[in-house]
Amino acid sequence: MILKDTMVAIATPMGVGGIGIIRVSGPLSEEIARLLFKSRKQVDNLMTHHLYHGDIISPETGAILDEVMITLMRKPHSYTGEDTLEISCHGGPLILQAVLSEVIKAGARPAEPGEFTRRAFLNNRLDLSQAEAVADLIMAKTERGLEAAVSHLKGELAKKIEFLRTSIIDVLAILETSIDFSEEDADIERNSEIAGTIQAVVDELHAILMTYERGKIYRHGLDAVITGKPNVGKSSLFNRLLGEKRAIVTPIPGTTRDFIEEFIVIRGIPVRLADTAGIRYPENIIEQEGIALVREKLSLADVVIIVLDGSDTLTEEDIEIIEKNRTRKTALVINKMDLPRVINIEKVRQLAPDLHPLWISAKCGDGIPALKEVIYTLAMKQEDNRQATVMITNIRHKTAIEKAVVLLSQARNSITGGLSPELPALDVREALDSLGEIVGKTVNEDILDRIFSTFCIGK
Ligand SMILES: Nc1nc2c(ncn2[C@@H]2O[C@H](COP(=O)(O)OP(=O)(O)OP(=O)(O)O)[C@@H](O)[C@H]2O)c(=O)[nH]1
Ligand SMILES: [Mg+2]
Repeated sequence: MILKDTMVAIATPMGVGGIGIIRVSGPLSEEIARLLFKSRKQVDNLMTHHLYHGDIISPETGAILDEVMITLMRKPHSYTGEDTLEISCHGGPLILQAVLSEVIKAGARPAEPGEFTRRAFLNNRLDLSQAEAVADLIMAKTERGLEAAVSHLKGELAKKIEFLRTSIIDVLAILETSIDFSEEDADIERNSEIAGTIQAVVDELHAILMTYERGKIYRHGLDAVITGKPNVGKSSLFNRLLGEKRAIVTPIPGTTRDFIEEFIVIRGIPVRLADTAGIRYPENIIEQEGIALVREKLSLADVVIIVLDGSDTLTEEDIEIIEKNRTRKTALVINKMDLPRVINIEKVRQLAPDLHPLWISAKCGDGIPALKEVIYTLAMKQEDNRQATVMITNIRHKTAIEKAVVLLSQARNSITGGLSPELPALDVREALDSLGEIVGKTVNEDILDRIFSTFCIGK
């Protein structure tokens, strides 16, 4: 499918840079190059995938707008699969705007966000999971996030999904041919064989789903919230983990009024760490508001770090904080280990038998590396031992796989329950479509709009 019009965009970020690139795609690409580009040497025919040095000229005035390098890439060997022109200008916003408007005057229209990649998809240069990987690649914040995106871009997710779809298509073929036969012909052995095939696909899909949590963490990072009653050393711990004095620390309980957030990286995972107001019965409206904010932060946290003061007695406030977070992924920290021990550690153990309290000193730095390890382990918990070959990080992929798992499980139950093949055939067909959405085999315009609108212009 070759789309008719020609589009253009500035493909490099706005602002001043060494070079700035203007990207043109569509049937007018070559004509635009002929009209605006003047080489120093005589060039009769622009060769594809060759770099030419020259000037961009305004055809009306003959004025030189910039000295540039251009490359023409003839279809289908270009990113979009269409004729494409790239103009490398000097990277100043005014220069780029001037060249851009000449290209528009010459017949191109401004591209929408992600439109180059959208055309690459429509022209079968990329499947949808690869197109999405392009956006992920650009946005990746960690090395592991980048690795996952590169693997998708190389088509590994698509390959895996296609492989599973082929198994399902085989099942569907058997089911559909058996619809034509009467009940008596139902073959028990054949039924258990296709139920087995479906189960194997469901297992693989499950394993891929399990990678989502981990994938999400690599892509978006995780939220960790430090909580505890006032004065236990939450802000001191926050500063310690951050490696700088970011939060105010004083001996006065109630120093932190709302919350402060900063990013830290633990073993390649971006962690959004929040220091919060100490939780106690609020003394005034400011504190009341602060504590309400803490509760909200806590409800959204992936990991909760509860801080107790080892140099003080355990209080009702400590007990309540531990109990309220019983179901969460929690790191229990006992601070101020440099001071004489007062806390009743037995009582702490009784309260939280499944948490191993970690002794630290925010003041001196003891126990901080161990705490980072605990945060990492908590983040990675809940993982399954089953190994998946690809990792998913995208909610759209997750939803499509989940839907397929439900439908396939339903189909398997119908088959083993001896129901007539029409029913499971319908479910299997729908599951096939759902998986097809991942690679873009069965996808509607709305989904495409949603995906590509998150791209930047020029990509
Ligand atoms: N000796 C010792 N003192 C500490 C340690 N950590 C914090 N402190 C002291 O405890 C006091 C309170 O520390 P903060 O970090 O402000 O405590 P907080 O939990 O943020 O307090 P609020 O913001 O009021 O809830 C300060 O005087 C710190 O210097 C520690 O490991 N050892
Ligand atoms: Mg504080």
